[in-house]
Amino acid sequence: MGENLNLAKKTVVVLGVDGYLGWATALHLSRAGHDVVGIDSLVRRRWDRECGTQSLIPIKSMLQRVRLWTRLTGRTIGWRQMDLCDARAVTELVRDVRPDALVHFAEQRSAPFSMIDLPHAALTQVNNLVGTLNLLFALRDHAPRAHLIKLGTMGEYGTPNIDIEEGFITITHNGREDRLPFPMQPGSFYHLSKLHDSHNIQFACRIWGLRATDLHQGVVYGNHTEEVAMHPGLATRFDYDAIWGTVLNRFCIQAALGLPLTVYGKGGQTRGFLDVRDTVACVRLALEHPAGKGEYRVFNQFTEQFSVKALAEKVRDARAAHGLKTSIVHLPNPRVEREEHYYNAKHQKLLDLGLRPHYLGDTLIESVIETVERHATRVDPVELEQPNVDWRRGGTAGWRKASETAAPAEAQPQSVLVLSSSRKRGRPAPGASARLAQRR
Ligand code: NAD
Ligand code: USQ
Repeated sequence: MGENLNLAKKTVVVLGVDGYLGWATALHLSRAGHDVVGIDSLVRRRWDRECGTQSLIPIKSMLQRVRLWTRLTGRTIGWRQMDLCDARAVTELVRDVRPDALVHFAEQRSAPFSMIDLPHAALTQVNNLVGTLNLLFALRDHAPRAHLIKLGTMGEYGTPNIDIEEGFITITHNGREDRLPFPMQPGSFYHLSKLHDSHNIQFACRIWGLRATDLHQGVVYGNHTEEVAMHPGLATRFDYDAIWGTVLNRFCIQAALGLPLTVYGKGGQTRGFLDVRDTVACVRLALEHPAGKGEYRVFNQFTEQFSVKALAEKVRDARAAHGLKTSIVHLPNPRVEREEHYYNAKHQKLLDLGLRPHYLGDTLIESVIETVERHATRVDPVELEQPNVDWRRGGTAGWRKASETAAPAEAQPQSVLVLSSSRKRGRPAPGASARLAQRR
């Protein structure tokens, strides 16, 4: 396994720093005393405009955020706008910064986006694979000792009918035994891109002696870390729509608005989940316990597993405790995935390094719902009701519906009702009309 614990200050490049997890991680590592340089092409803001989607919580520009961070803490996060698919820029970055480690979040990360049509599948795989390849070659040539911490995904494994190990499995076949990569069955062109990355990284470690940690992360929920919570101007993005929103974040927002929770199919689909506070803690643990020379290691990064149906029931029960009724609907599943299956994924390695998980409880659900209430006027309820990408047929007519009409980040407010424990059921949020109620 990796080298001894190394708590010395490190120079770390965070790739994808403008995103949901990249920004929260950059702040966390900076506060922990590491020197952070953040890079991002801002392409995600462009994809939002294409899809007519936006972060529920308004996010400031990168420049505003890094300046505010310095003003509040006296610490500096270097910021460069750069496309990881630009090989020359990546080489210059690695040569100039000579990082001890790189945390790579900078990919197209939506499964539905990758399933819209051929151009979106190709864009996803080219963006993700070429960006990672550029990094690997730059590391080989200019920083071979640097530790690459790559965000992979639990979805690389799929849902096999056996226990899921952390990256590797020992197989005995015809009397011979070997430790081999765990068999993978990803469920979208996006998830496949992560698997292809994993193969490329593992190969580079083997032939060039690079060192890498592949964090096979589950679905993340929540929107607050200690650092993000320091000031509203430090907010990180929070997606809820059918293309970018992940399931628990969507359920919390649906519950806040009194909309049914949209379980796809039977709801027995089971996944690993974690709080965003644990994402940043896991990355820090990987950083401070680096992989050894030539080592490619996999950590399964999640803290609990739930079926989608069980999650919906958890949200419903948390609301019921405040006297609020929440319904659950089972929509025809737009994805091709097992809806009832065995699932038992190991996730011991990060616990062994000292992770202390934040488990999902009613308090967290309520706190996400309170955040929704504060930004309710930005919600487009249509985004919450129907999935707009189907695995068999691709994007429906509606997937880019708002792109002609909207949506720079500060788009026109949408009017919605908020059902909260602090407000009486059915009473509109301040400034909101009953438009949603009329629509339904
Ligand atoms: P995000 O879309 O919020 O952020 C990704 C950022 O990367 C964006 O700011 C985007 O502009 C940037 N980016 C994309 N391609 C780039 C390129 N070629 N060059 C430079 N910048 C580029 O996504 P996120 O939710 O923060 O996810 C970050 C990473 O974590 C992704 O790799 C994703 O696969 C992985 N992950 C996310 C989750 C989750 O639940 N959010 C779960 C498991 C794994
Ligand atoms: N689902 C519903 N209702 C919804 C939305 C989703 O039932 O309204 C279901 C989906 O069918 C799926 C499950 O919830 O079975 C998870 O879907 P998701 O959209 O929350 O997550 P997914 O598409 O798998 O992707 C997200 C991130 C991705 C990351 C992945 C981790 O967008 O970047 O890699 O979670 S994992 O799922 O472990 O692969």
